[in-house]
Amino acid sequence: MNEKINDLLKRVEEFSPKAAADIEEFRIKVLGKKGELNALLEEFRNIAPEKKREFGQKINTLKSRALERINSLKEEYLNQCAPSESAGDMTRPASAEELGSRHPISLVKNQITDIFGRLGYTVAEGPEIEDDWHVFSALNFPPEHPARDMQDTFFIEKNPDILLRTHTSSIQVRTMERQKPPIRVICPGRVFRNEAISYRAHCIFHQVEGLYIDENVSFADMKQSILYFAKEMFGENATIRMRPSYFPFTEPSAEVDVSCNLCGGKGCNVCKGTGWLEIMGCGMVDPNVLEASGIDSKKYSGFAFGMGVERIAMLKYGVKDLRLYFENDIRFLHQFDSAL
Ligand code: 2NL
Repeated sequence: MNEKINDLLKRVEEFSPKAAADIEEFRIKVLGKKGELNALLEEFRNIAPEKKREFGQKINTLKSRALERINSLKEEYLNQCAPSESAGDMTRPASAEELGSRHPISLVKNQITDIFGRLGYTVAEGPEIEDDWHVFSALNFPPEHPARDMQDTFFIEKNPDILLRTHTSSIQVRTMERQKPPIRVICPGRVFRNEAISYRAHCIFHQVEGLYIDENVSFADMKQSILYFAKEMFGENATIRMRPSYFPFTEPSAEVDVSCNLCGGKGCNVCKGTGWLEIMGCGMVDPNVLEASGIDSKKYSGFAFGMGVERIAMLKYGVKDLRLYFENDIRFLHQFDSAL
């Protein structure tokens, strides 16, 4: 009996766990119901009465020593290992790092500027916070035009002269003020309009506008440039048609439709049975607009056009709800960038 007690005490003192689980295993082996200590107590019942006092004390010492040792080992292990335990486990799978991808609006914007780049246009940019002159007055908007209303335009503080641009035409005005013709610029950017958000409208969206000014620029030149754009953007089979329209800054003006690339012009639910999809507005720059920016309208003529990037991207990719572009759901965004 004495030997067994000493042996167990020795093993308790020398126990060195390799993992947290070893401690619990050792506790069950020694102090558990069917453990070694209970086995010793079982034996203790049968020993001679005069030896009970001596062995009783020894077993009690063994028990409290075992409890002490196991508890302190547990504590030590928790303090030492808990914070770095997971980081230190080299067999754990690495946490996945999601790769980003280009936003569909950026992709389409770049495609548009690339296409016009091949026709000799250079990209121009300008401020998002503008003044009344560059957004409205220089573009032949009459003083009482509804676009100047608080309801449509975001003004900065109380000053009616400072506002968020409602179209990127302000960039072209700045270009005309700065540069002499020939001018060939493509102007992408964010624009802001005070609109209720829905599947087809947002208060912040993206536009690309273009401007070409030189001697003898004609409506036919505009038609051919836009046809080239439509074929590059929507495929070689694409055709265009123009419908008369009105803008304060162009005369004559037109809306441009492209043949529906889904049904090939037969009529489907995307083109609402017409076979045509509206893609942009355009027109010959109004002489008033040229003169306002210091360009001689007797010598020079030009055309301009403007399109919504969200709309082009919707038509190209079949996106039905514009709000998807602003939610940044990675499952939506990853569908567009073929680089991934
Ligand atoms: C549309 C229509 C258009 C223009 C934009 C323009 C700019 C200058 C002079 C004349 Cl500086 N015109 N821009 C012309 C026609 C149409 O945009 O529906 N945009 C989304």
